[in-house]
Amino acid sequence: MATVTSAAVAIPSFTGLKASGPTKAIAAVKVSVPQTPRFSVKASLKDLGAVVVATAASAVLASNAMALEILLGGDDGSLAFVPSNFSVAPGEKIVFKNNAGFPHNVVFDEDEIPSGVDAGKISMPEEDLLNAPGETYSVTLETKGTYSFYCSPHQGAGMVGKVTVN
Ligand SMILES: [Cu+2]
Repeated sequence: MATVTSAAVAIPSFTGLKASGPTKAIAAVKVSVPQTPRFSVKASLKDLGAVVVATAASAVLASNAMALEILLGGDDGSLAFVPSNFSVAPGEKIVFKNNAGFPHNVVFDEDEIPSGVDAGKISMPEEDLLNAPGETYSVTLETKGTYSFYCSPHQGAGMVGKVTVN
């Protein structure tokens, strides 16, 4: 009788596992351990939990490896992109993040980008501004070459940058 009850508890937990993610997976393992209805069920729960956690971890690593964060405004209050001169691989995501001294924006100079690239498609509209702390603008550049960009409110104060796609 006890065995049947435990199995009935373990199996629904197992079925719900894929949809509910790593946290639930750990909870499901904990529930089945004291009762130990069948070793095979317990083992497969653990294995599956490990796979789910491993997958989530590698996804995080992959997205970090393919994204470069540029701060808008220095910690010292300077009106600058930090760093202001950097390189990325084609297709690598560039995330501009509001840090200090905002509002800022990111506008590519149509005269200083590789030919054939549309500045309008990679820029924020000049009148659009990032106003809130931590707000981001992301762009992905596919064409190799050098691109100059600026923050339209602070271009006169020297808030300009350059990215090389290579
Ligand atoms: Cu700015």
